[in-house]
Amino acid sequence: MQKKSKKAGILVSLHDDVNEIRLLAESNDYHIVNTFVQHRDHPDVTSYIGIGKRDEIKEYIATSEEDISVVIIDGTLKPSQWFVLENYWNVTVYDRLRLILMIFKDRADRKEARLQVRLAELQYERPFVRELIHRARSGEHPGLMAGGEYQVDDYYEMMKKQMKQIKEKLNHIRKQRHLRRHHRHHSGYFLVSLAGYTNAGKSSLLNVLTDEQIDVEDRLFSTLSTTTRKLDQSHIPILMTDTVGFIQRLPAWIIDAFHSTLEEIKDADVVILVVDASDSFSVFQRKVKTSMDELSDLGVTNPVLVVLNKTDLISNEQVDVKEQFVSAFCAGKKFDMVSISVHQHLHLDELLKKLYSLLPQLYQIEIQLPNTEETQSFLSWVYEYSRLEDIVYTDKVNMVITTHQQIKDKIISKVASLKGNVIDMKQL
Ligand SMILES: Nc1nc2c(ncn2[C@@H]2O[C@H](COP(=O)(O)OP(=O)(O)OP(=O)(O)O)[C@@H](O)[C@H]2O)c(=O)[nH]1
Ligand SMILES: [Mg+2]
Repeated sequence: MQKKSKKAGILVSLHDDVNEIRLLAESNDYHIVNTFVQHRDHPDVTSYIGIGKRDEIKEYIATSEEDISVVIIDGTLKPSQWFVLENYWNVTVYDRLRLILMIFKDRADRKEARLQVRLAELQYERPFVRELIHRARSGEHPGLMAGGEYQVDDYYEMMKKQMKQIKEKLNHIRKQRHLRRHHRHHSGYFLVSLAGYTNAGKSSLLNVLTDEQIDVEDRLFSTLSTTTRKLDQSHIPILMTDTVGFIQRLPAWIIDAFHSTLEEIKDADVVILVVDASDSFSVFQRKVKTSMDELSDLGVTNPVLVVLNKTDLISNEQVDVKEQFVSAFCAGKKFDMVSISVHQHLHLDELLKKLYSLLPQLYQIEIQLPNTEETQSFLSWVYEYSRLEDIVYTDKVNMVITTHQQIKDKIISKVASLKGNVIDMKQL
């Protein structure tokens, strides 16, 4: 397949740390040819940056050898600022949110994700359309899509209707998702969700633990749709769900649009929070903080296993420093921590051990059953839903099983119906 040729763009920021906005631009296939930084605490009310910088950029666009097709602003533009800048430079202007939405749109592979993205997009566009209506009315602008003010008004009404319809559809999907989760939980599965900043390695981890083939890419927001898989390496019945990545400074309405997806995190028995340990210390700190804030905003109260991934890229000393930060930062919360490398399969066993120990109410139960055909079919059910620690055949069958509460209760009633005995039971 022929690779899309990259379009040239420039970045405009009010601070020096342009790493993330650059990644967002590159994830949209833009090639950044220059960056303009104007240090200021607050954006200019009229045009986000001051007049001097605005002129400097206009000059650059006019004289650059590259064909600049977009100017990317590392921040949120008010519609009036966007209007001023596009007209002044006569080139497409995107802000950070627009870039994020474009990536989302590109990656939305399933119906729910497509609806979620469309809702976020409409929400994003609404104030811009309102601005166009305002300008069209005051005779400043011919109107959206060269159609005049009536079309703009119609378009605005259409947006409102569409948003309402999408919300209804998403609500329906959300209910189904809730039911499915409920059902899974009640059939004895522990629910574990992978959460964390985009590009931390969540999908890579799910792939190694479950032999799955989810798309893994070195770009932001590779995953938009959730995927749930059974954890093969464990006889404890665990379903692990991959989720959309976090990024800081996302307005609440985007998070709302992805609400049903993120509910997988809130309802999990344990959340595995994956963080990229190879980031610089300050970026690492910022991402841990953003991610933990996100989890508490989502209402997570269950334990969190913080997984420092990509340790293959850093020294042991750096791992220590970052672990210390996490310990201090998460002090007082229900959490544990492990440092791993998915690429090198480092410490994955330790990760699983810690995960098991965070699962709620694990029981060990020893039972004795008559050696019959019914016991054999019971045994295959046990294999499916719990971990068989030990089995001894005599004229009877003795088993030691580790499992969680719901399955333990089912085992006890099955043992009674098979005319067996519960010999011992303890909470782990
Ligand atoms: N060096 C190194 N790279 C890793 C490791 N684990 C994952 N990666 C790389 O990190 C990048 C992101 O991995 P993903 O698994 O797509 O990350 P994600 O958290 O699912 O990202 P989103 O879906 O965008 O939220 C990919 O290029 C992976 O190959 C690791 O242990 N070491
Ligand atoms: Mg992913």
